This record gives sequence, structure tokens and C-alpha cells, in this order.
Amino acid sequence: MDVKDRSIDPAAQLVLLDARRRGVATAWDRFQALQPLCGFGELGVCCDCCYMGPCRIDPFGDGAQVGVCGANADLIVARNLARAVASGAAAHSDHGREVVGVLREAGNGGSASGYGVANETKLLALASEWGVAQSGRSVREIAGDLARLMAAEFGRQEGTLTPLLRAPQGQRARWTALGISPRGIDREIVDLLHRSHHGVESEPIALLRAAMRAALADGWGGSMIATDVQDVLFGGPQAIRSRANLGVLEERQVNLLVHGHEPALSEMLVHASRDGELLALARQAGAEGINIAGICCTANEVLMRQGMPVAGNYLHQELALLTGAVDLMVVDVQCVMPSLPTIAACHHTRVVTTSAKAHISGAESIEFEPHRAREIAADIVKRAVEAFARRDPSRVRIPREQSDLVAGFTNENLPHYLGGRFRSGYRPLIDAIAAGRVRGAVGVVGCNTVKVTQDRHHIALVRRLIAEDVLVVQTGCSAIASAKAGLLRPEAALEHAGPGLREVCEAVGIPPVLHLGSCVDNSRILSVCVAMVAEGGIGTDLSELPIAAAAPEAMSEKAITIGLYAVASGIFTAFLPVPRVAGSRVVREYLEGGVEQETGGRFLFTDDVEEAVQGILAHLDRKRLALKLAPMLYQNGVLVDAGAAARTLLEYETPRGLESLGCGKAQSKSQARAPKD
Ligand code: BF8
Repeated sequence: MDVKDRSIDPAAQLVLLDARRRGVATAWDRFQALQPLCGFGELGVCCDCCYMGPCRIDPFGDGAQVGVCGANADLIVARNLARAVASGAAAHSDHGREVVGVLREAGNGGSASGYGVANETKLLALASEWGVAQSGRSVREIAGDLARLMAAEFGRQEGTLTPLLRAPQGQRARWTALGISPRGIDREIVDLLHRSHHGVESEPIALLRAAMRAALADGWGGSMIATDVQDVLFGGPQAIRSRANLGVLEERQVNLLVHGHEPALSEMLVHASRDGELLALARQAGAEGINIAGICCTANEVLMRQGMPVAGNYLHQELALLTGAVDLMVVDVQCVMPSLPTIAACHHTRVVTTSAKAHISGAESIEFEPHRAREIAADIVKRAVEAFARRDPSRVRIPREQSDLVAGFTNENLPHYLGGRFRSGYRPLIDAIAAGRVRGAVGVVGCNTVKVTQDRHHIALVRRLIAEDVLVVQTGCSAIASAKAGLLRPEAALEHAGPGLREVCEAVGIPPVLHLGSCVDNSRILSVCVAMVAEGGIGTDLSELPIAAAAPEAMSEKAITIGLYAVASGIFTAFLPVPRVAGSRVVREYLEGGVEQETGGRFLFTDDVEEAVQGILAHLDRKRLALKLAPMLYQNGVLVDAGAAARTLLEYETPRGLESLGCGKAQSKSQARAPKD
């Protein structure tokens, strides 16, 4: 397979060529060695949930139509999907639980951990929402009580999750009618695992509804709590400039890569990298400094709050090690390939696992404990410096590629960035949508997978959408793909956006593609949607808004969980490649059709990125029509209604925060374009 079929990223192609020359196998080689993949598995019709099988159904042939217990393809596909959703919800939610533990630590006070409350405003807002007494109490006491209440939410047996109350009333009414309002987070995950055990829930649609309940417990529970708590502990992000791709590795510095998901330790590592004593140690070893860069969602976390550069997304984790420039990679949980120590052994690179839940044979292990966070961070930096001393410069090959980016948008700061000083709020965006200048907003999220040329779908989809005047918001590895491709720069509006979106972006100085964080921060996208409903004018429910979601290169169980909570929240969601549902007509028809009657959202499963683009655009246009919004001002790049354009002028002022980043400039009436004849 040509390296150009493996990745569209020139940096990846370079390292892959090098790996091939040296005979080092990467994820793509292992994928190739596994061909052909099991067709039963691909269709989702292999059942191994008891030990009488595994049973493999032949839904489109004349082989077995039921397993030993009598389960047919529909039940088996639904059960497999449900189990994946439970796992995805568990991963995000356990992340939430861990950071709640760190907040409790910060609340306990007096520990040497170094954690505190960086964002008092958000703490107090959450305290009000969760009913924590504030009067006459210290920040630490409030933080401690909030942490206790949040921790209890995981095991809650009755009622519904507290953050669920943020959802629009109409959406909550749908969940109540369907019986899928989540109770405790753990409870819904356990319920789903129980139902999908052999011989329990045998009705596929009932299973899928239970899966939606667990998925909602993730999106509006575990993930939302994770985002909120991280903002309290480490600060609410603000728009920030940085860089992305393997070119951020430094030839003359200690390169310490953080990889995984939970930011508690990586935040501490950033502080340790600025510590005078540790910097002196690095200099003694011959380094000019300590460079912290990230992979995957941890990268997004330290990018958003600290501006640390991003080395790459999911399929870059092995490639970064192959450069020979990484001295130490520290990992915690999720999306960490077990192959890393083997790849690291090609060079001097150390791999350190830090979670009590996640060890890898061949890696060093330092168990992270919040009360010893400073000490552990210093220990890891020292190990990286030791490794640097053993680096062989003659074997280092760092690709030059790196792109500038702006990240750090949140549901809290977007009103300011969208509206400027005088119109802070979502009104300017809503007005632009209502006037037909912006078609709608789409969240493009998720992973890389070796089944798709790395980043190809992400970039194709994002470029097509912004060219059609769609504002794109992103998280996770998808955001990193766009970062590497230069789409997170304000200049990308000029280069790639349709004329309507470009006008808005130029007026307020934002990129046409907004980076909203890591995968748990998909909860921020939900919060943006909630705020748009609350502002009024383009729908009273998430399902009425001209919005959609897409996971163009989905790989993980978390991705299907995110997709399902988006659908359950009323959002049309394109999911590529097709997950393991193709073996059941009943499951596909429900998730791509029938569910829309119940939640207002639905899936589009496809392997074809252009089909996803067309599906999303058609969906946005249907929603616009239902809301009786104005026709789009520009069609095929040509202004079709100059009068309407003049009546809906953009009179924004670039917000100060963005000005200081060198973004944007005010735009006036005179810049509205006339139709070409
Ligand atoms: O949680 S996007 S590959 S890193 S699963 Fe994993 Fe997918 Fe990347 Fe973040 Ni999200």
C-alpha cells in the first residue's frame, strides 16, 4: 500500500517511508497483515456473549439464521452495539469520575498535590446549579461539596442526572416519553451490560433504547461533568494560538509527549517543564529546554488551556516515536496503542504508563496519585531528561510540517468571540443563520482509523461544509486533523469558506472551523446548541436547529456512544465508516430512520464522504425550510439577494481577545459583494 493511501498528511507519509525502509511495522502494516477481516465481525453478526458459540449468522445467505440460543441477526447486532455503547460511556464517565476525585483533593486542602480552583466563576455557577451552599464558605469547602455531589451522581439510583436539566424542555419531554432519561451514570451502564447478557433483553429496539439511555448518561453526565470539573480545576479555555504536527518536536530540547485523556497529570507536567531546577537539569544534559507536546485528546486539553503544541492525532502516536526525537511518552487511559513500547524500542524513547487501570508490557509504570502529582510530574520530567542524554542525534528525523492554529473556544467564551463587545451572545450567529448568510453549524468529531486514509475524510468533509457556508465546530482527533491542515487559522476563511461564512468569520476574526476541545468536550457542543435554543429564533428544541454532527473516521467505542447521544439529543449524525450494523435491517432502519420520530435525530451510516456531505446539507436545508428561514444569500458563491444582504449587515467588532491573537478586522457595509452577472 502506497504511503499516500495511508495518510494524506505529508509528515506521516515521510515517517511511514522511513519506517518501511527500516522494516518497522506500524498500525497500517498490522491492518494489512490481518486481511481479509472477518466478514461476520464486520457485519456485527458474530455473537460471543455466551460460551456456547461463538455463533455466526449469515443474514444475507442460506447459512445459519439464528445462534444456539435462538438469537437472530437483529438481536445480535443490537446486542453487540449496546455493549460497545456501554464501554464507550464507561470510558468517558470514568474519566469524569477521576477528575471529580482531583476536585475532591483540591477541596480537601492542605495537600501537597498542587491542585486548586483555577476558575472560581465556574465553580460558583456549578455550585448554584448543584445546590451547594456558598454563603460564608471558602472556595475549598464549596469545591469539596461539589465534588461529593458529583461523585454521588455516578451511583444515583433514582431521579435523573442533574446536568440533564440543562437540556431544552422539549428534548427532556421526549426522553421522558421514551423512558430513556438517564438515572445514575454507573446505573445506566450496568443496566445496559445486564440487558445485553445472554438471555435478558431479546427485543433489539428495546436494547437500542437502553443504549441511548446509557449514551445520554455519558453526554449529559460523565462527559459534561468531566468538562465542567476540568474547567474549574485548570481554568476555562480562552482562544489561544499554537501549532500542530510532528514539526513541533524540537531537535535541541527534551521532547516529552503526553498522550491519553485525563489532563490532571499533563497539566502538572506542563508546570514541571517550566520549573527552574528541572530546566537546569535539562541544560546540564545538553538540552536547550523542555518541550511538552501532545497526542490525541490530552493534546487537546493542554492545547486549550496552556497553548502547548500538538504532535498529532490517533494515527500519529507511533509515528511520533519513529522520529527518534521523542525522549519520553507518558500515557494514561484510552486510545493508547499497546504497540508503543515495541516502537519506542527502535530508539532511546521511554514509555511511561500512569493509570492504575492501564499497563503495557515493556513500558515503565508510575501510578498517578493526585496527592503526589507534583512529585510524580517531576519524576517523569527527570526520566525524560535522562533519556535525552541517550538520544542519538544522527538517527533523529523530524518532519518539517507544522501548522499554526487557533484553539480554545467554549460555550462560555463563544458569545464574546461571536458578538464582540457590543453584541455578546449567540444572537449574531443566529441572525447570520436566519438571514441565510450561514447555513447552519456542524460538529465534526472523532478519531482516525486505518480503514480510511488518515485525515482524508475529516478534511474533505470540513472543506466541503465550510465552502457551503456551514460553520464547523470540532473536537478530538478530528480537530487535530483540521489543525494540521491549517483549517483552524482565521485565514482559512478566506482560503476555503463560502462567501457568507467568510463574511462572518472576517467580521469577527474567527476561523471557519472552531476547536472546542477533547472528546469529553463534545458536551461543550451540546451546551452551544442549548444556548442557541435559549437565545431563540431558530428552533425551540435541538432537533429543530439547523445543525448536524459527523464522525468521519470513527474508530473507538466512545465514538459510537457519542454518535448515539447526539442522535438521542435530536441531532442528525453522519457516521463513517459504517459501524457493525450492516448485518441487521431492523437495527439500520431504526437508527437511520425510525428513531427520528422518537428523539428528533438519526444516523446516516456510510463509507462515502460525499454522501455524508450531501446528507448533512440536505438535512440543514430541511431544517431551514421547516423554520421558514430566509433562502441562502449566496448560491454557488454568487450573491442572489443583494437587498437581503444589505438588510442583514454585519456590524461586528473583533473581540479584543482575538485581536491580540492577530485575528480579524471589522467589516462594514461596503464589503457586501454584488451579484456577478
Ligand atoms: O477520545 S477522537 S481516537 S483520542 S476516541 Fe481516541 Fe477517537 Fe482520538 Fe480522544 Ni475521541
